[in-house]
Amino acid sequence: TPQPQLQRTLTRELSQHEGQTVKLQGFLHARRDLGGVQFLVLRDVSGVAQCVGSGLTLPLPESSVEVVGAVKAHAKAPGGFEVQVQAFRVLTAAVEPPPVEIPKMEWNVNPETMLDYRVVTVRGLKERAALKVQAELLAAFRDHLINEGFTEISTPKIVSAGAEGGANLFPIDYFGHPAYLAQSPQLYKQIMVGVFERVFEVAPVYRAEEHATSRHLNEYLSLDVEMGFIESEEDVMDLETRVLAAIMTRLRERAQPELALLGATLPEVPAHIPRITLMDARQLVTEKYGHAVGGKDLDPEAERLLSQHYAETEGTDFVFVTKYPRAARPFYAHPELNADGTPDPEYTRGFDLLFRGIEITSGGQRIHDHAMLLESIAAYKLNPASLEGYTEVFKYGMPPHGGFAIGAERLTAKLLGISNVRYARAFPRDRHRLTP
Ligand code: AMO
Repeated sequence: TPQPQLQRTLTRELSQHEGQTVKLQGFLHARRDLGGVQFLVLRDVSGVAQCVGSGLTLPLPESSVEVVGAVKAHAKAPGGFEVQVQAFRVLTAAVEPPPVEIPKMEWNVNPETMLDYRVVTVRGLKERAALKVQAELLAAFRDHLINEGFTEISTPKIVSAGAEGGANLFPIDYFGHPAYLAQSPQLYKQIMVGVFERVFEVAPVYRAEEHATSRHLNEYLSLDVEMGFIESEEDVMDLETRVLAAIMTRLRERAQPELALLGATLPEVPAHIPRITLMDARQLVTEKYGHAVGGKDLDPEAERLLSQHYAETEGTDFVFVTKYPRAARPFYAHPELNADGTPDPEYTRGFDLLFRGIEITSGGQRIHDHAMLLESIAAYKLNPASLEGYTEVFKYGMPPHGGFAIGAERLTAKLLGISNVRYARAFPRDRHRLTP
């Protein structure tokens, strides 16, 4: 019999209701029928509860159900309490058994299959815990920035030119005109510094990465920040340090059950994250670990080794790699300045942040001088006409500014010990996956 007068209790709250009759609503996570007695595990947004009844006809797993029953202490039940069912109601019966057994899938279902059936596998306790932690992380990011006077912005994801260099753009047909999916809100967030001085955006961006790796998605959530009236990129690195500390504080306060379920250990964010220049970093990795670094940046192995070095010598999971050469940075990166204030032709004020062996952020100071920007666009052999909508604003007093972007899935994955960024997104888009 339905009992509408009874307010819904969450499974997490059972301990406050010992001896009382409660109403639970959720999904039939697991069920066992021992003839006369039925055990069911009800999963709601807050966790799971074991319920026991008799004479019940249990529907298929994942049906949504309602249980009314008495709360009894029970040492072996999850959370230490069990509900003795007095009334059981199926709200929506599953019409088929789920393609995988949700409670058991982590240890017996192949990860690709789990992604194929993501619409239901994402209900799994660990899967949703990762997304819940990410949601708390986003809330902390927003809260902290708002407290520091930042304004949230929203910029176009359909754009006429790339911001980060040409190679990995997704072209689209915009009513017969060529257009692209935005690789980054970079150019727009800079323009908006002219409006609000301090801005941030939380939005997906698109990268036509050809290779399937554990750190690349074709659509990822970019946590973008841009701040005006700075002295140098040092101000930006300090800001990011405070943002990260605020994220860890909120996760400690609000995501304990999820962190425990995933066996995750949060890092300490030092008041001052160590810095090393890119050139020194390359040399260190070569001399200390015998790893010859290819390319102009750090390769993934060099990132891993550099993180290992800082973990061993300074006991920290974070390191800023600074003063990137121009050749490894986009046209908008501000050049390093010589002692006499003239621009250094070779190095920039761009940095990356490594966390537990992987780059989670790029950032830096940007060019704010109109003439310098036009020179840089020419030096990078870009078409100035395609960037006019951006360069125009630099005619009108853009202050010295800089910012950074955190890849939300990389940060989430590294915080939680998840091996592939795909599991830090509800519905990942990778080289071979457009559904679900
Ligand atoms: P960048 O291109 O380095 O910089 O990207 C910033 C951060 O985004 C994450 N990231 C990715 N995550 C998942 N899949 C991908 N394919 C992927 N590509 C990048 C990484 C990376 O550190 N406009 C600059 C930021 C700035 O200077 O403000 C930019 O987009 O964590």
